[in-house]
Amino acid sequence: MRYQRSSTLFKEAQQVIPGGVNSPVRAFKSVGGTPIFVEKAKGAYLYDVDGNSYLDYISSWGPMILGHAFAPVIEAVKKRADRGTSFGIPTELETEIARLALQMIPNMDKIRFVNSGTEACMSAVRLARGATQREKIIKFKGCYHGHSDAFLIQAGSGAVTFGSPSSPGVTAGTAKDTLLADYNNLTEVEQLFQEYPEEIAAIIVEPVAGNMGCIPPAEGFLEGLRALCDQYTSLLIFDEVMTGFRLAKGGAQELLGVKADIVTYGKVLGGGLPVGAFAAKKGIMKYLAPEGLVYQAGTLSGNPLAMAAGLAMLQALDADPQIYTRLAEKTERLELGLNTVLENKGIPYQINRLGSMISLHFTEQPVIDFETAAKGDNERFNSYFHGMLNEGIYLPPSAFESYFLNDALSLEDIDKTIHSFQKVAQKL
Ligand code: KE4
Repeated sequence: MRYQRSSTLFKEAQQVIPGGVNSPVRAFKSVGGTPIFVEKAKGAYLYDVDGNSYLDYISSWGPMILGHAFAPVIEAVKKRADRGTSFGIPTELETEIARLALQMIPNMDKIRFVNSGTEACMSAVRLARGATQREKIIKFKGCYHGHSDAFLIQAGSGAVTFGSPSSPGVTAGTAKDTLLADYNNLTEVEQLFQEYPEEIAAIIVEPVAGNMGCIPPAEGFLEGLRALCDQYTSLLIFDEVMTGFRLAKGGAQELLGVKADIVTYGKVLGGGLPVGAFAAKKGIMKYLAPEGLVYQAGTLSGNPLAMAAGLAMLQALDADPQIYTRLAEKTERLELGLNTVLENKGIPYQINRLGSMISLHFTEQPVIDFETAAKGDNERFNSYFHGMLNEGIYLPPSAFESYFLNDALSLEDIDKTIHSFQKVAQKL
């Protein structure tokens, strides 16, 4: 693989954009080396500016579930663009996609569109606080809900149950209202409720964690969170920015059979254009402006181009529910192949998978939370990442990310990936 043009472009980008990227994970900081710059993408393939091609296993971090440049989405955007790109005035299109989304996801009455997953999660927490008149939230170490201050909180010192800022610029005042627990640890959540029985507005959780690698919920974990929220009249927020419309038509709520009070969406919902959303029952949404007093707004919320892309994406998924079976089968084939290569290599590893979310961890222990995910051998992961990149396989440039398969990947593509991995694994 040649990367000359990409490295030139990266140098130029760094002159005018912080770190040369518009989102940190793209800069390859944790895996080393310089990022590729994409020229174009089609189906399962990315093409970089040096003429290299790659099988894509991040699918733009989730949105491209049907593959890149999916024709119905492209057509819908092209057609809509001629009618104007933004009005700041309602369009029928917004009602159309809202109706379809609410048909596909269970248990929700209304949905508000925003422009990113961060905005969706930030707004969901404000809505929960407004609806319950409570201030604290519980989140889980290693779960990511976007870069809103309330979420950039790391575990405080052992004794302290609330967190401390994990980023400069986040205030101690903000941090005191975010309580932390370990993912899959119901006991810690129960202790937090016992400590703050009437102060917790909501729990926000990734029903399948995708920001520590992929970590499925332990048996009874989500059901336990549901029960605790009912017991203490707090709200359960499922952050389905990754899992929504990916794990099933109805996302994790459908697949795992646990009902949340507020659910956030992003990624797939926008078909690759900037869309986030949050949904809830009428009894909660009535608190949201302009009906209620909880303020939330956005110039480009419900943007016609983004809505056109999202509607075309949802229509395709709604018309072909077999996609979820196909995606799960392809991901299982990948899992089996990775296992076959590694099982006799004497290299400690774990593979976590649920549906079309999967991750490979070079560690002895099962990866069930942030602490066990952090024990992975990063050196080994980095040579795995770069080895596969050189083979034309684009994986997430961090051990703390889930892979996102797309339906454009063929069984031959999966087998080609395993064949490449056989070569790379010789040098791990
Ligand atoms: P955005 O603001 O990036 O659209 O969504 C934030 C978000 C919220 N909730 C979950 C569960 C998420 O995974 C994300 C964003 N995911 C990352 C990938 N780990 C986006 C990639 C990036 O930050 O560039």
